[in-house]
Amino acid sequence: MTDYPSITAQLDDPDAAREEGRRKMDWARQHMPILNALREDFEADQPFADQRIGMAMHVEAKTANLVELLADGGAEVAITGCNPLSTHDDVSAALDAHENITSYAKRGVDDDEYYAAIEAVIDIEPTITVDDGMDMVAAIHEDYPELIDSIIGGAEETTTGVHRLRAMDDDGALDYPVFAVNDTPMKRLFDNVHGTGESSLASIAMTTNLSWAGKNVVVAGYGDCGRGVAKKASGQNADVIVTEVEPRRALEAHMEGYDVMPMSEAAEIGDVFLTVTGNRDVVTAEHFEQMKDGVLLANAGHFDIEVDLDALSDMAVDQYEARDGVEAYEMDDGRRLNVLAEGRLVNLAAPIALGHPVEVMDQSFGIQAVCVRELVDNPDAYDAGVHDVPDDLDKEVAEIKLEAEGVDFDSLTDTQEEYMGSWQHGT
Ligand code: RBV
Repeated sequence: MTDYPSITAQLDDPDAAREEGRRKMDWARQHMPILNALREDFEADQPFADQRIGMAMHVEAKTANLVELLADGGAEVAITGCNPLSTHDDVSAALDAHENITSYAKRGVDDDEYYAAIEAVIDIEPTITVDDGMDMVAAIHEDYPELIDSIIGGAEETTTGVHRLRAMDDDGALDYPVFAVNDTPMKRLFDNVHGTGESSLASIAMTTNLSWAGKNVVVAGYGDCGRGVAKKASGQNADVIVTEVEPRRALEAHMEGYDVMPMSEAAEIGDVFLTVTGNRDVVTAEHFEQMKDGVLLANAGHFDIEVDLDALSDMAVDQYEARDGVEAYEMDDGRRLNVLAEGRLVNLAAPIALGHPVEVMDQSFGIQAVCVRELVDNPDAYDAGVHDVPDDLDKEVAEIKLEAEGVDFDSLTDTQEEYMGSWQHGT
């Protein structure tokens, strides 16, 4: 047993926090038709009775609606954050007030507190895990392997988490099944592209009060997130430069009309640098040397490893908070390089950050919810390892959303169905 306190015990005025957190949740919920549709079923059927769900996610209003949905579907839930800066304490307090939920998430925790809170979640001996970044799966495998036998499975939210899980699976080290929620069309084509694109740019603009128009914006990484960031920055009249290591993605960015070049060349041109590679050391000392005075450095990848802040700190002759959420590093020649949100994912970790827009998180969390339901419905169907989300679950969520949007769509006739399944018809 750990004695790490839940959020309620850590706040001076938990009642006021709870009320504000609930208000934020109510607002989000009005715009989450998928979770609302699932709620009707889950409340009636109680599919998660007898389940204990351990979660590590960005604890804010939209996530809270997923957590509450699972709890109202019968589960006992314990949750903590998946990033030291992304928690909204008021929302965490609102969750903690629910009789089936304990929330340990708190904004601004240090490394020790972060991992102590994960251990506190693991203390409920989860039968199901829901992660964003895989820190919970890692902690269970490393420190509590005896719990694995009673875990039915898990679900992983983000690209980095799925990447880590696949590496773990390749090593033969992943001992229970985990759904790659990130990889579904309903998640990555919306959350990664539009969600990251919109929320990163909005957070940077709000944090700095600076314009995109006429800026040289360097987007490092042209995956789904990079594609979204580049498109939205371009839509705000910025000149976009893309850096890539994968030849086909570099070519795709080039054909999309962006300038593609190595970071070593982009460094002296960029006004804003936004990293979305999922890899480390993308912007380093050699690049800092060349940058213009006043540049903005931000990251929207899951971990704070893309901009080499240790090197930047070593090079700086002075370092100070230039604005809330902006740390200026002054070089010996007087240039100031401004790091946003401590290099942590800017769309969630900046002081004013709200995370992705509600609508896309409704989709992502709709997939999470049906994955948890699938694990309970078919507990023996999945071996240890990473699993694609079954396509019919992804389609189910898309159909709920289309219906909520009032969008009707076609279906195949019998003849078309047969034609699509045949190979005999040629010219
Ligand atoms: N993300 N969550 C939010 N709750 O506001 N915003 C973004 C939120 C997720 C998103 O799905 C992405 O895959 C992950 O955060 C990166 O940690």
